[in-house]
Amino acid sequence: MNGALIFLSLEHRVFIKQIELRELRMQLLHPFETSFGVTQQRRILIVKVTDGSHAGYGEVTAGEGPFYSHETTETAWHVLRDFIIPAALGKGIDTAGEFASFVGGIRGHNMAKAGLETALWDLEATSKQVPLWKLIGGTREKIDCGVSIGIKPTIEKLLQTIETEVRAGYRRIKIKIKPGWDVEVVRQVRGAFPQILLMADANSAYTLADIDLFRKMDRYNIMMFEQPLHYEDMIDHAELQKKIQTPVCLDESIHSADDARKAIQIGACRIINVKLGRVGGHAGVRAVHDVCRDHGIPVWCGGMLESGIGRLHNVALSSLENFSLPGDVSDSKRYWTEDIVDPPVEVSSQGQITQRSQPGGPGPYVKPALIDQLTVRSQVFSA
Ligand code: OSB
Ligand code: MG
Repeated sequence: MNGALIFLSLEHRVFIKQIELRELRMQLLHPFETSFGVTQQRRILIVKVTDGSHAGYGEVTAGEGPFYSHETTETAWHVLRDFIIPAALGKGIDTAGEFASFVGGIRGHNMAKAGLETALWDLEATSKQVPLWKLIGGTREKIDCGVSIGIKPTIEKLLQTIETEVRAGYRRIKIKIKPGWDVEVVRQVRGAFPQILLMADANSAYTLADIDLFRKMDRYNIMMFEQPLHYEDMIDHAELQKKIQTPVCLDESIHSADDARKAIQIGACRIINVKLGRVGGHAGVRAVHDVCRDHGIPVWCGGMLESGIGRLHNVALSSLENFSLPGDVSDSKRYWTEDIVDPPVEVSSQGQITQRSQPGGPGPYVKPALIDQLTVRSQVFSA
């Protein structure tokens, strides 16, 4: 390496000087119901990392209880405080891609890891003066948006909500299903909206014993069934996929590029939902994305009812080329009266979000005063 290159890389070296954890309490505008429960009050964990001159922000996407995944706000706080932060604090890195090597000995807890990993990418983008989506290799300047609609008290209410979202411009409608809220719901939704791109997410509510039910729903031109079976399974999903026409999409079962490779190899799915937290951060997203692309499997970006910080990370990662299907990345105003980023995430009447051309990721947009107001606990770690 010549002198000029050494100088350049030293100039952008990020020193992990200080990390701050904050738990925010944020009230969703509407309760969100899935097969595993109802969420209204969010406990959001924000990670801020500074190198002395710039700051980066990440969000831990764990839920309040261990229902979608084993991780919770509380387990993430514990694992970050006692293991992840001590492993990273005081280190110097040339790229956030090096973070994985610090936490390689910590098994699981991908959402906790992603909180800090994504903050480091944000910091790197700001300090290198490039937009985050370009730093991670994205090319899509406009991303296609869908919505995830929870289980409603009545089918009538669900049809009204779909009407509203279709009118707002969303390009794909995802409904949640569970035993007792499935075939008839899908039949009526398809009857009322013959043309929409429609998919159904079961969040692991079924077993292979329910195969007839999936055969019935096969008639309604559903884009995919998302995670119909057990949250750790691939084998039964492969069996199901053989017996139905509708593509199976995995969400809960995929935590790494290796999981994706195995799922594809045994025919457990034809589509994969990629979530930043579930795969441990932007490097994990990239790896899953690449395996899927190499096997001709499309991916889309899943959502976890994020605040604006996690939401802007989702917008950025959706710029990777193989994110070719509309994701669950939607407008801040569907979730919050006031988001913690300014401007909030906005979806056009064409159902798209345009990437921001300014340097950095979410960092430059966070609202410190509002974050202070919403904070219920915080802790600072210094090198
Ligand atoms: O399975 O995709 C899921 C929310 C929480 C946990 C799991 C899921 C979801 C969603 C909501 O579907 C997506 C969003 O609007 O953020
Ligand atoms: Mg899902």
